[in-house]
Amino acid sequence: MKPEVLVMEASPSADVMAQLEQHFVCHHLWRQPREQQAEWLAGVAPRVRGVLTTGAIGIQGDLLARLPKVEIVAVNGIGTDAVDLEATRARGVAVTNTPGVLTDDVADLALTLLLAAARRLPALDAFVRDGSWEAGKRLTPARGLRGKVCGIYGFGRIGQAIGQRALAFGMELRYFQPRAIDGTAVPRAGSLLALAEASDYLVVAAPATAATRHTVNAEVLAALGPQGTLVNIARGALVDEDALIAALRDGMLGMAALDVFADEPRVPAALRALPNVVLTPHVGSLTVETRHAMGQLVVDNLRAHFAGQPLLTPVK
Ligand code: 8YV
Repeated sequence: MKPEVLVMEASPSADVMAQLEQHFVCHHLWRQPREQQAEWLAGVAPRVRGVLTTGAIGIQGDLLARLPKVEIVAVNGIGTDAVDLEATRARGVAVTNTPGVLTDDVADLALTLLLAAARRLPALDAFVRDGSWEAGKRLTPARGLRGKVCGIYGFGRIGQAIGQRALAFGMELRYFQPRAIDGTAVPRAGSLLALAEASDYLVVAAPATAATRHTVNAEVLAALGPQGTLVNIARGALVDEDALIAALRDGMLGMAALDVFADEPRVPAALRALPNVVLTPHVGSLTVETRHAMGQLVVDNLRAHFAGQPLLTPVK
């Protein structure tokens, strides 16, 4: 008998979806119309032994409590902040994620956002489309990147990959995270505030935890300053979004380029209305190659678990 798995969201990789069907009896929540999901779930929940979820969806304690036979939660993403880890630990439910395979694409998106903000890409695109160029309107020059300081908040795998890319653009690097990284030539700031003070661009690449929640606050944003830019590819929870909107509106902060938000997919109208923001819908890992590699790791973890073998990428 194949193990029964609750699939919260589809992978864009047809190959991954085929492997899931091959090895498991899949119950696809994402195929159910939203208003019918609760009733549908009640029917399958007693048999579910594995859950496949995403970094953004995770799994909360109330759903876990409705799955009496669940043994493993496989997250198709690196962030586990949306998983109720206390509940999984208490019940001895294994959790896996997908570190490593998404590093490059997420770092690429961070630089895409940084460059788009630096060169004001959305405004330039609009300038061509709306006929301003043809009408002879004038543009003010942007500021170049060379010699500017890129401060990286969270200097793990993704943060370091962002640093490599920023170096290639001639930027200077600094980082902050509580634990110093051994063997790096990049200077560590004494605090997040000190990092913001020293930075022209502050890139958020730290995990969302109780300790990092809203650490990018009004004071940090003011320290980044009117010429400064905030880039966030990590989680919206790290930033005080109300303070960010106020700082951008009042000119205390120059720009923000954001892939993640406090309450996705809802983005406050006040943020969407600002001219000095670049916004993308949480797509750091959304490439054909990376989503396939992430999905493959999910399948491999689920198969290892049900075969009684060690997990490839367990979350401790
Ligand atoms: C996606 C992510 O949200 O890896 C993460 O933590 O946030 C992203 O890759 C998602 O998990 C894709 O399924």
